[in-house]
Amino acid sequence: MDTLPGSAPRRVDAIVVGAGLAGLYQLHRLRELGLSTRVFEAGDDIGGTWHWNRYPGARCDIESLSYSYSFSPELDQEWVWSEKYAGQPEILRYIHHVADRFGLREHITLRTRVTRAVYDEGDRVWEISTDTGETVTAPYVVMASGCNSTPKDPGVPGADSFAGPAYHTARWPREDVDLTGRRVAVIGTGSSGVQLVPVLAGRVAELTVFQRTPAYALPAHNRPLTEAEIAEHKAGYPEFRAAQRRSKGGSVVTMPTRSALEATEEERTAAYEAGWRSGVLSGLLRSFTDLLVDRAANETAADFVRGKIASIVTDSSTAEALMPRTFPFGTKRPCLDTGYYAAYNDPRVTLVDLNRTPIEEITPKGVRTSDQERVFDAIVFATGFDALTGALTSVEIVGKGGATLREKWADGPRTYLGLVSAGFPNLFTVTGPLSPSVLTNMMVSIEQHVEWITDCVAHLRAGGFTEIDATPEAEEEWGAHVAEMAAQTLYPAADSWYLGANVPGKARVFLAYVGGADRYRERCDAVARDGYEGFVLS
Ligand code: N01
Repeated sequence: MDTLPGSAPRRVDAIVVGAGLAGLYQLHRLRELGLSTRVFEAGDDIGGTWHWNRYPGARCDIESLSYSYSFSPELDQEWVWSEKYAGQPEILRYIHHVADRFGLREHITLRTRVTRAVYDEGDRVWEISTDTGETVTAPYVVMASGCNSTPKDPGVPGADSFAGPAYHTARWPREDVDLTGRRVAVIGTGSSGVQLVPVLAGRVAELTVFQRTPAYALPAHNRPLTEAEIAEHKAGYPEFRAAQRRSKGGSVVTMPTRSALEATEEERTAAYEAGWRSGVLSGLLRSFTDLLVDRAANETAADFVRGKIASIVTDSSTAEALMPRTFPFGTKRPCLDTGYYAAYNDPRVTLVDLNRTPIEEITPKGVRTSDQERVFDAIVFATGFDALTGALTSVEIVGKGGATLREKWADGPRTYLGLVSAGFPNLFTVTGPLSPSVLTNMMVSIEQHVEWITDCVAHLRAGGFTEIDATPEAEEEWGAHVAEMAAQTLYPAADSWYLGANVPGKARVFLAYVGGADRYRERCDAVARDGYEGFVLS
């Protein structure tokens, strides 16, 4: 390790970008392997998603007992979750606990954004530059920079002209934002907007929600966990964790066995009612086998949700505007809500349907749609992210022959297994594009990737290899397989962030592997077992 006097090391064995759930676990595993490792984190503290997304109502939509690290049985036993779905503050406390418990903090440099990474083909090391002026080199780099971590430009003219405070859900300030008695606009109705709206509705004087595409939102039925439940779960944790690892989506669930179209209408309704009551994100989707592959089958579930909206929202034109009709149920990530639709029964809450009256501009006073200007004290953008590729292409990553990742991915990301991109040796991504990532419980996918990467680095070091790179053929074959699997589903029918469709000019490529985390894990394991098939080790 090459250390300047009084400073952090400028040459280490590995660099990790990002100190969220992925980066922290990667750091832990590389340290266990004996590698000197530095983590760079742009934020002023650790936590990644759970550090940045501290908007009112932010909460995980995967159950707490599943959405937690599995690598330490002791950690499983000592940490006690308070609710079925943990809120952002509790998850952040958990992350801090993990960092302290495993002695991770001293290796993390906060408030430091990695801006550039250049591969030195002669020395076979990466040189990383940061916005604080540091340069550090290491043979291995792991990008643990998140899937939904780069907020997208809302793309609304005049956004900077608003005279009052404006917030993005993913950049919510640390200090208390008191919106009591204020007139507040929320733009966007994805998972963030759907969580935020009912909480804000209870605090502000007037809440106006600007909706471009209505979401399918399912009730979370969140509640405190009982002591008995927690004890039972702790007793069964080893088996539960093993089952998670074998599962298709990273959660332990019962998979359906029959088609929606084979069931009678009564049977379908009963199944959908059970899914709705389950309070689980995938509860409704798992009612039948064909909801994500057959449009007619899907329409039966979509109809059910629309019926629920009609039964909750008392004003019929508001209810109608809230009903999604332009994309199949489940092809955008469904939202898990607590009181979202019911919030529109509050006379202080107004829905503006942007399909009828589009936003023309944001003005110093508020928001002007095609019919009027509305005046606000504050505006909240819940407008989403440049998902999966944004955090990677925003860094200038220069690989072999001076090629940049940004240029290589101009027509969509090209990766082998979502773990590496050919021509960028020894640079790994955790839950990178074309891996199952966002279609699964992220914790399970993060752990699988981190463990695979760690084993790979151990293999390279043990074998005296200094470089691993994917072959272009393996990468092409993987990309074709991912695209072929997605094409067999209804996913491409939605203009979703899964497809990059939410960012103007972004290539329309399905960014995740739909084949299942179980099948994917088997493939990754087989690749390693077969001497890193599809890679060149030198
Ligand atoms: O972002 P989104 P998000 N004018 O992209 C609208 C995870 N997450 O932050 O659909 C007007 O889903 C946009 O409209 P449209 C989760 O994976 C998890 O809500 O593009 N509207 C849409 O309604 C989630 O899926 C949790 O027509 C504009 C909204 O903004 C992912 O993060 C919580 C607009 C963006 O929705 C992203 O969720 C939160 C414009 N110019 C997030 N631009 C949980 O664990 C965009 N929109 C619960």
